[in-house]
Amino acid sequence: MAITTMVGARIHRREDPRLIQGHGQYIDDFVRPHTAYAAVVRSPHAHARIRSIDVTDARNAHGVVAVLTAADFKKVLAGFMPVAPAFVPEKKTVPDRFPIAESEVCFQGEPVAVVIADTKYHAADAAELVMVDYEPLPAVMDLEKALEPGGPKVHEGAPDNVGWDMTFSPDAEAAFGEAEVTLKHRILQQRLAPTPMEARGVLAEWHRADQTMTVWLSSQSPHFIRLFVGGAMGIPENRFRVISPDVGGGFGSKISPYPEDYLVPAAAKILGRPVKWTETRTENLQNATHGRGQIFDVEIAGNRDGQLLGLKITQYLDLGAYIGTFGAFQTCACLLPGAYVWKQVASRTVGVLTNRVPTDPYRGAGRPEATHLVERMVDLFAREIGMDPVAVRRRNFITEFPHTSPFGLVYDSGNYDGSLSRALELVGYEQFRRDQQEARARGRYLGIGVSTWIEICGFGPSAATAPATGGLALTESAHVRVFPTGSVNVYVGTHSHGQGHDTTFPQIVADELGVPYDAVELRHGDTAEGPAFGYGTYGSRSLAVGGMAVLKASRKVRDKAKKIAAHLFEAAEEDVVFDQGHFYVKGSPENRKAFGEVAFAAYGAGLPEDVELGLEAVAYFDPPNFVWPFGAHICVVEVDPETGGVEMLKYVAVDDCGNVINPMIVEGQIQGGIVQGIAQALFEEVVYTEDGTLKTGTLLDYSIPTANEIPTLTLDSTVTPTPTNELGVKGIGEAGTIAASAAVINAICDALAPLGIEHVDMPASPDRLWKQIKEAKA
Ligand code: MCN
Repeated sequence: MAITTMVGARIHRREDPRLIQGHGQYIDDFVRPHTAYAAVVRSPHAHARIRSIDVTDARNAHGVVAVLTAADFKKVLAGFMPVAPAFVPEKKTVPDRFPIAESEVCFQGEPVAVVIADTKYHAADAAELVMVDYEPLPAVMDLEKALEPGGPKVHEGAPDNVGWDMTFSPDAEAAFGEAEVTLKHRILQQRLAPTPMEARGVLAEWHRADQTMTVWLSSQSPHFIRLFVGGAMGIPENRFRVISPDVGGGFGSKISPYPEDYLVPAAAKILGRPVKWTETRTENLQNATHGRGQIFDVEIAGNRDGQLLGLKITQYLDLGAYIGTFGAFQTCACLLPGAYVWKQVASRTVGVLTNRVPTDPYRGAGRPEATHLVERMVDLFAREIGMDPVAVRRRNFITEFPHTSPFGLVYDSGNYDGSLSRALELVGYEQFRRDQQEARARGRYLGIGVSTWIEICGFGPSAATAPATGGLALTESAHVRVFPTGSVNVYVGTHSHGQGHDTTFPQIVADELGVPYDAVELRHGDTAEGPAFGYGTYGSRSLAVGGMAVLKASRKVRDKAKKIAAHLFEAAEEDVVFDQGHFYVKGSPENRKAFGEVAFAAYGAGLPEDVELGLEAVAYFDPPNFVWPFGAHICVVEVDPETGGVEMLKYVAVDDCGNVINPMIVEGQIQGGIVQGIAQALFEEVVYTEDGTLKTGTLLDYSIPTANEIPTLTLDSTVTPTPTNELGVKGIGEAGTIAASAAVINAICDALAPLGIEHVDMPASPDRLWKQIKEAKA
């Protein structure tokens, strides 16, 4: 057994020096000889009929190579953009989506033509000359009005605006019938724009001679793009190479294929020369999929002694104009029970079409929504029965594991009171409550908010995920390749775009093989390298699933090296000991062979007949369950009743993701996640006008917080390993975002309790709070 040295080490991300010194290679850094540049002509209307498209002027403009419309693309693209069938009823009434509109546009920004020119400036100028004759149609923007029969439709001629309407657990009537207290609330989740630092981009090159395609694009899941786009173009996987190089963040918005991912390779094939398209920031805010955008009607039932009994929700989810490829993963039913024991939990989800850009996963996807609503409802319930919100949580925590939730999912391990107790200690809860009383007496509005979050992640076990994706199980792959002098390359199917895999995965391999950490290199993002298929990075799965594939492949390599060492020692394999990168025969530790020596022998002559030459192995890992991290976040705020301004005084987070490979990277992930949760709670919102025009199309209008708006975060952890995988690890990439909004809003509602304000929706911006405070005082 190797002695652990690198796993658990707090080491800096090895990818950072390169990236912060400007040596990163993002899509816009790539050019191929003779490249032409694409500009996409987009609908200015949320909903319109296309009467005609006149491309004459554009085609004659300086530098223009071609102007392509749907009819041209139909010659090289077959089929429609994919939708994972999870939860989508077979008899869905939503039209399939072709990457470019032909006769009707259904959201502002939908592509209608592509101009290709010798420079991106000529392409952009000529795009303005494409004359599209639109006949505007009414835009459906309001979720409730969209469901009214007889109203306008998102797609002309469609019978309704419903993408799905499903009930997960039919009723909670018994729990509500016996409860002493029931409460009803409406909780909103505003639309958010994922806003990665690097917008999207695609460069495609068609090699006519050997009929192969190479596509560079900014993606979290290059193998999915190869599967979908290669499939639509009729190009087999071994002739379709996708390279997703350095990616400047994705936050979920770069999982699914986009129209340009099809249109640019198709244009390259039509024109027989490389074509490149780089998204502008406004295009990204307008056309990259959004997240959230939901209305929840929630009912909670319980007893006056604090016992929780029932939870009932209806989720109205703004799908946008089409169902996003993974849009159904935003339904939040599976996480509704949170950290608590309930008698019954019932959930209905209605996917509502609107004339907006589609929604799809955004960091947390469904889980921040579930956490926000259950944590808000627990606070509202506590207030109703006059009990401390911490006491209500403790009264109802799940304490025995494995625990089967009302939806039949099995929580692997947990110690919910452990993380809460530590967080309360760090924030000084008792003292705060005393200070709060004094402050209130002096007219100051201080509040504290708790969020005892849990999460389902590590997507996922094949049995659960294959039906949801339409057959593709979300397992993960790794290929460990040891070179003759002992250096190691690891190829994985996950994709790192800020999560630090280049550092953490080699930490695992260094321990398993006992080789120096610096001798191990991670490679990912190129479908021409490594295992046949990779499943990408999302759902905080890379370590718990992909890291396990890396561990398995490393073990295969180590086992083979042991066989070779036994041969070199002329000893029986069971007598050979592997210890910190060295082999020796039991009882003779002084006569050792380093892993590198054995690697060299693996490529030499004279190996036994049953040992194949070489030292490399591929492994796939199919987890037996999801993993269930958890934690407690506590936020302390002061609200200024005159301005509605919120000052965050403290933010404490105690999280538990089981064993940790690199605590520094985990803390970085939690910090970034919390900032996105705070951003939702206080600042960000995608806003459209009533006729469907995006108002937040620049970063001046879509207000992302800077470091100035974020308080110092106090982080700590508990460690409850999962039994689901041998590393004992759970995911952490989304935890902060899942937890934070509830802690912040609970704190604001606590601060404003003396005014009788029960609930505040997000973003809790000064104007929204000021109005609520003014009304409450009146
Ligand atoms: N880790 C660890 N020990 C653990 C858990 C994780 O050392 N017990 C390490 C992992 O080895 C990995 C990192 O923490 O280096 C995150 O691992 P994991 O929780 O497996 O999450 P993923 O790598 O699958 O990342 C996905 C997750 C998601 S879903 C979104 S969205 C997200 C996020 O990660 N988008 C990000 N973090 C992001 N960070 C950046 N900078 N940019 C994004 O776009």
